[in-house]
Amino acid sequence: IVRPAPVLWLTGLSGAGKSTIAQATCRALRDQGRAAAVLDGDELRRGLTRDLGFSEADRAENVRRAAEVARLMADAGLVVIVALISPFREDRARARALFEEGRFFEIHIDTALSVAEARDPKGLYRQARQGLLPAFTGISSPYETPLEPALRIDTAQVPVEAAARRLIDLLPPP
Ligand code: GGZ
Repeated sequence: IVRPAPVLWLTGLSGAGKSTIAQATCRALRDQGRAAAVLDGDELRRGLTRDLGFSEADRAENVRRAAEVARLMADAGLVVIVALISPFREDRARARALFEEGRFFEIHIDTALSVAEARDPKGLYRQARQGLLPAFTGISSPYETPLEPALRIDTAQVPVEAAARRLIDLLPPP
């Protein structure tokens, strides 16, 4: 029998650590024998959402598609871990609205901009500061902090494996 599974929705700045925590959480769930999958914004943008840019309208559409796919996958029984900047409250609320109460967990990967910018793994912040990347989240496009996330994790304080455990502790028993 297939039981609808929950969704862990990770929101936060570029470089905050969303993808790393998503992957660690997915691995830890699989180690427990649970079916899980990651939907990562950066990867989705190479396929499903390759037609979208970073305007507010395109980000809204990006979040909408990811949420719809997450629902299909979660309904098929996979715990879905979404890693998307998803900077706007309204878009995140629409994603949440696709799920029943208690099946959607918003997690703020709450790493300071200064920390994310210092990491700058892809050099995007540097380009954004030079004005080469328009509408870059945290620099020239807003990030709206979640008001009531299920969990807030600052990756400058919490190691990845501990963060993954905290996420898994949110989930109802399988
Ligand atoms: C934010 C951008 C931008 C702009 C390119 N603003 O950290 P990354 O590099 O590897 O992942 C980020 C990714 C953001 O895609 P999302 O789908 O998560 O964004 S959203 O939810 O807002 O739609 C970043 C890179 O794309 N990137 N340009 N202008 N991030």
